Amino acid sequence: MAGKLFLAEKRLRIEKRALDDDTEEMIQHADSIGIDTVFSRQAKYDESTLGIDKTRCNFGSLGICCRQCAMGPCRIWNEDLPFIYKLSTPRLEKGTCGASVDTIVARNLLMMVARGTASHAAHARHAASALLKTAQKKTPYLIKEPEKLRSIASKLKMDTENDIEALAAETASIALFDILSDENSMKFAASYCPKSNVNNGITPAPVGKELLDEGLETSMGNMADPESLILHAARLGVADIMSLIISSEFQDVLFGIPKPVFSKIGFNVLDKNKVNVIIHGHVPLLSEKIVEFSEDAEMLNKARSLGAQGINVVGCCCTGNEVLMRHGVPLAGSSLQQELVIATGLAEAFVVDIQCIFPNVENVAKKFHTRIISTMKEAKLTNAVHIPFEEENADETAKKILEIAIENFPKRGKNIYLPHGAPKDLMAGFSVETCLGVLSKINKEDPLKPLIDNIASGNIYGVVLLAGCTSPKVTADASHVTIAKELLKQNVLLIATGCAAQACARAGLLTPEATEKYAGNKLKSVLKVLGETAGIKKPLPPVWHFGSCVDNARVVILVSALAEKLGIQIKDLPIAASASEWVTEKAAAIGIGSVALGVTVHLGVTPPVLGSSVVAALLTSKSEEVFGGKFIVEVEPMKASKLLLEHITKTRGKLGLTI
Ligand code: BF8
Ligand code: SF4
Repeated sequence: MAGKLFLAEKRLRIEKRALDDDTEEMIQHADSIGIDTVFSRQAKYDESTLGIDKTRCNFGSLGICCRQCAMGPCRIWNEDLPFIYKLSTPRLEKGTCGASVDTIVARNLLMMVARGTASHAAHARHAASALLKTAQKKTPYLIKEPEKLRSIASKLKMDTENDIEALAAETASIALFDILSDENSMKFAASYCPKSNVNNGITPAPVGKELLDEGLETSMGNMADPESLILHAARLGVADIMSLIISSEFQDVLFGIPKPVFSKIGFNVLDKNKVNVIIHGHVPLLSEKIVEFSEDAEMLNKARSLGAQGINVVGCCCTGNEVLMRHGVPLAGSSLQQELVIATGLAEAFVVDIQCIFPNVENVAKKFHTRIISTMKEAKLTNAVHIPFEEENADETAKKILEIAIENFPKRGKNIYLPHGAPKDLMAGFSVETCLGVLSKINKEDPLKPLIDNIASGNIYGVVLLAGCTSPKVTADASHVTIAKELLKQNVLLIATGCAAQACARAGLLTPEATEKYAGNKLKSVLKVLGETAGIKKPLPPVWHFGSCVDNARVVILVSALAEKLGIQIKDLPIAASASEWVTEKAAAIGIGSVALGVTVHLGVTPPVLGSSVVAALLTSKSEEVFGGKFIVEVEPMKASKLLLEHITKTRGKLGLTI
């Protein structure tokens, strides 16, 4: 099975590297001036002889290599290896220590999920620490949403009568305990996991403790039982989702709950006449301040005195999503576009915080005047300027960065290039609060009822979350967009986050016009009513941009509320998720956490687990018995859409909804 999936991936990416014409044009431009990018490097990995990848490790792709100790590395024989390997590799069925292929594959997966969880928990720690220090008046931030803070506190069963600073300090402290203490379970999990999901062995201990155990279990000579390893991965996945909830909720408290905004996406959001500052990464603590000070009169005067018409802040990846959601800041691109944005020659400063930062950005920047500025101690680059960010000095850091960018403007070279397409329009800013706000105009007492009624009547056949990354292993964006268009025809409402949301935006799917063009008639009528109710005088877009990857938390909160209201479990809802172009360890953590909460999750890039039929079965079928959720692995987007739809039909049937 794995062999077929690898071939399908390869066929897709060889057909076309990126669905978006502007991205394709920029790849060609970068190639023509000798800049290597994620796309050209991927192409090198595609070189093959006798039908086998010369450069991509087939053992790694199947998850069947182990480097845990110095008796190894060990690699196990597998039926799915290309035939040359099968001829030349002895039929080794165990590592030197005797570890079975099932142990090795499960151990590798747990380590991958753990790294993802560590990333999200580190993000949550930054958000909690910022909230705590803000409560202590040590930062220049404000508590913008005291009501949201009270609602979080009430979920955590705290005394909400306390004054707001005390409440913020206490809530933040609970989160910090959930990340690093020696307690037995996460308080956020007890409060935010649907009650029905709490008692099936997946309620995690604080993240740090789970990660400590993971380090022990996966080291040589410890946990050998694949089922226990996968169960631990599921628990870490839930801890990961709780970390998303901490980040997303606290960021709303500090920076505001997103409301609908209109903006644009594409390389052409860069402005030839202005100082271009690109903000990239995930934690919006600094980027909020960069956006704020880019409008400061003193900064603007400085920019003008050096010949620029203004300061143009644009976003990349999830930091981009954060400032889009709250301020309408336009998006230059997703993770895969980061090198190409610099290759325009128009970036005065490329500012990174943490996660999904390709180390090669500094090599691309060397060809131009672009200053790469790293800001967090966890993600430094070898030659970048490092301006350390702390919550206490947020204002000074933001101003210093903007000054560097402004002073760099006159150094811009002649080697600039923008693709021919215009940026695409998009609507973003969907949050649970915004959705409930619109729905409450239809039913004030019971805002979820109109949504439930429309699902029951089949006007909304189901809801699918398009999440995660875009991948150069297939045609970038194409899987997301194909699946989106197929599901819309069938009246499935789509929510999107992370780079997946940006892929949909590049394809024009985040607009009211896309509803007219792609949504089935029933869904169209619902979106028209909601658009009128929301006061935008047009239908709502058929794909709702819910934010960054940490904002998958919003989706978990929404579906938990739906399940709770109906008195059923998440697994019984006609919903699913698709991470059809997943790339990162973080995506693996969110994926398995969602499965543990009962969601069926599609993966369109083959996960490195298929070397063990035991692990594959645990994730794709046994997990359904234990948690209700499971993974579907299907590279072909048309087939994947069918499988997602079948899952929705099945759940509708079980609920007695036959329409
Ligand atoms: O957290 S979707 S490539 S940018 S990991 Fe990274 Fe994947 Fe993009 Fe945001 Ni999410
Ligand atoms: Fe090989 Fe066992 Fe060492 Fe892994 S832990 S490298 S399987 S000997």
